[in-house]
Amino acid sequence: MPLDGEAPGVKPGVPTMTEEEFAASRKIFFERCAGCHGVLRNGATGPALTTDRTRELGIDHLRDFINYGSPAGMPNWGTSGDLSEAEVDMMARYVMQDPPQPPEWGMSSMKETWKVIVPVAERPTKKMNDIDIDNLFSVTLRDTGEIALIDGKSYEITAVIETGYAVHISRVSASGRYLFVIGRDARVDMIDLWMEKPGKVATIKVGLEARSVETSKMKGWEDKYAIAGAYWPPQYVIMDGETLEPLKIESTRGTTYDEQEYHPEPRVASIVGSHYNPEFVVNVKETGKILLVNYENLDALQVTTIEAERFLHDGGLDSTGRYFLVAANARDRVAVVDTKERKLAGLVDVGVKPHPGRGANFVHPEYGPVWATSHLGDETVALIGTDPEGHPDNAWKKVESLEGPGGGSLFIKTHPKSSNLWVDTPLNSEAELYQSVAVFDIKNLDKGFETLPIAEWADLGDEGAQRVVQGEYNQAGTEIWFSVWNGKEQNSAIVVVDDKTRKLKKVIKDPRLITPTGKFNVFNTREDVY
Ligand code: DHE
Repeated sequence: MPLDGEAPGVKPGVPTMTEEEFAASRKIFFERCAGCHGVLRNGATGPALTTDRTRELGIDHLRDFINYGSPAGMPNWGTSGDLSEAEVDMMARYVMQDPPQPPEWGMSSMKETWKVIVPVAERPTKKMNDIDIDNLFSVTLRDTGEIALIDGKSYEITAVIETGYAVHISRVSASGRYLFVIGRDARVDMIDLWMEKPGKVATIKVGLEARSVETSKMKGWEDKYAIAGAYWPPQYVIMDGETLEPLKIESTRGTTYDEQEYHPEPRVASIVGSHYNPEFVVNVKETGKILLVNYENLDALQVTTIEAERFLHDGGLDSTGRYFLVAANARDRVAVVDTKERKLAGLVDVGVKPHPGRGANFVHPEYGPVWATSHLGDETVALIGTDPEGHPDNAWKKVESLEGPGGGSLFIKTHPKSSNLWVDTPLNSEAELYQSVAVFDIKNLDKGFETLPIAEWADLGDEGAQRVVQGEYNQAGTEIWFSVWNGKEQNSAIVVVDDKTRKLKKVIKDPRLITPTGKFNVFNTREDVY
């Protein structure tokens, strides 16, 4: 059980819970709810669930909401079968209790969990396998806490590696040798792709809850440092890039950029390594601050704090790698940082709850280079001009809004060699939408999109939700892979689509492919190709 805290006392008007129910609810809240509502329930992607609100909403309202969900993105935990009727009732009562405060996680806790599994001296000095590393995919197997390494050509699973709980994303070191994986339990695993059989060489737990990991990408600093950002405690840690030894922990607690009021839980969302300065771009969700953390001298850490917008979440670089565009999702905006000049380049109003993943870069026939995001809260796809030199009038403006298939979109993708723009809708409430993807022709955006029935192509029968999530290209940009994400006890698959013909190329099925979600092609992830 990752969180600590005390069981509640009895309060007038607040339903009671047994110790066992409280402990079970705390675990469910951590696993299912804290990501959107926050450990202290102050809200971010989801609304605040502080007791002043929940006690006013009342038990019946809360029960219904948890059961049926909402079109704004709250999953239907009850009717989907994820939670039983008794669990829904228990969770409704739980959010009416005061939230337990989890413990801190400083250097001593990190050092206790830090382990170098294979010392640097015992690692190979050259690649010892015949794997085409650049075209390898690291696939999140969410509910087994594993990743699968899948060869991009043969579609064979090269290895399945045990990682952190509810594993979230993979990132690749600048050299391409090391793969870093982070779980929701804040465990970071470092995998050496040069070993005869790629495996873990170091591991550490950087907190109790986390989502992001990255490595130093600046010329001259390749593979030198890794960084992980935590949701709880709200902090980031810079680690040695070869051993994961924790070197510098910095708390992100502080004041919001606008009202300048103290926030106890400003979580670290996306992190990207700058190519223009020896810096990490660290996005702090609740305070709306973007930190440029300079790693040249860890004993005299220089941090440039850029005031951007609250509820920063996910984002990616523009095609030149100079500008970082990040969704401030509950503010319906995208903030743009110039990583070269270290300043805010723009704030762009987009649709409702932008959720780009790393977004999609392409050259618009009329507006020049653009970066695109789809949205959780509406059906639109926003295109933002990213070329202040060649197209200054369009830079950091929403130049076009495309009509997409529906809300509930999480990821959008293209590739420099492709003229397709792919939009998923895994959190839409209509099966027709969450089981398919939409694809636009970049050269004919006015034509609208074509819908491809990805889940039907996977041919898994009618069991489970079969949500189609996150497209990822192979290195050559000739095919795109989608996960058909089912329950833990059901069959899932990866569907490979030929980019040119938009026809089914391959369905990857394997009993080990349990709950596949994110996929990270080593070359595209390392080089920020999207
Ligand atoms: Fe993610 C990226 C947080 C739920 C799949 N997710 C991110 C990032 C953050 C984040 C901060 C950016 C990391 C970076 O770039 O450094 N995700 C959260 C949450 O807080 C949230 C909403 C709720 C939670 O409890 O975790 C959440 N995410 C999910 C899922 O349910 C998804 C769909 C399935 C899964 O595997 O958990 C999911 N998130 C992903 C993926 C990426 C991601 C695949 C990376 C996309 C990329 O292209 O880089």
